[in-house]
Amino acid sequence: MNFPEIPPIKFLESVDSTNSYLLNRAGTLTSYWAVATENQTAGRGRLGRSWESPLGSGVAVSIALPLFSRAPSVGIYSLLVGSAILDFVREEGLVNAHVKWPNDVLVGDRKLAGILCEMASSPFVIAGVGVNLFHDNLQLPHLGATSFDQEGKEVGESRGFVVRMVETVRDRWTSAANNRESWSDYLSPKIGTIGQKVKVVESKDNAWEGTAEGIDDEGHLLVRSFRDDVVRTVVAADVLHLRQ
Ligand code: BT5
Repeated sequence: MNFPEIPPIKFLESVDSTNSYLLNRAGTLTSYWAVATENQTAGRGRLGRSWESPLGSGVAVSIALPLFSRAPSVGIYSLLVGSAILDFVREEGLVNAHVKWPNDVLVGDRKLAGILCEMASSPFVIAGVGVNLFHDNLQLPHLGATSFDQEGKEVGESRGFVVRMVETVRDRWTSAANNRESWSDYLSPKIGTIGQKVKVVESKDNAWEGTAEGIDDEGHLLVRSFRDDVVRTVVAADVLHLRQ
């Protein structure tokens, strides 16, 4: 099938990681160049973790997004991609989806999509997005996973889904490039973690609880600790939403 999008989206039968594919071609990228597959064999998550998207379970997509002239931190870029994907999955019918800081799109407390933003050696952020479309326990052995199918939403054939997703990200990216508000004001309404009671897991031996009050202009999460009522800046940690 031929998609007249400019630039075209390259659909691969199979690839180790769509992010690696674009990072390895950093010198030849143009804005909004995108690559997608239904069969990613070595998908990467944050902090050396993996993202599983075997054939039949969903799509893996990476997009080369141009850096802004008023360049924010990679944390802000990552939240911008998360909020664009949130808009997209809501448009596709999952109106209850929300963003869990820093990079998950959840429905309830189950993960529908994961995002990994990496800086290329050329002036692009490589935005990698994995979205679960169909899912049974053999394909995605994660208790915490969900998919469009599991949430009762039809998305049609996956290439069309990818085209709509890339178009939404491109649209939101050009709007964000012209933002003159603080990044915190711009993004906070999109982040479901804000206002939640959370557990912050900094390491195996260091976890604490508090209320997420906002983000700063670097995209770090601001959490008021239950223990001493002090607001701490969370730079890199896993954050779990506690049941209210
Ligand atoms: C992420 O990392 O969620 C970022 C995932 C980014 C994947 C995309 S796919 C296209 C592009 N190419 C790549 O190579 N990567 C990007 P993190 O927050 O670290 O979460 C990883 C954790 O999510 C794993 O340790 C599992 O517990 C869980 N997980 C893995 N696969 C999952 C899936 N399909 N659905 C739900 N949870 C999953």
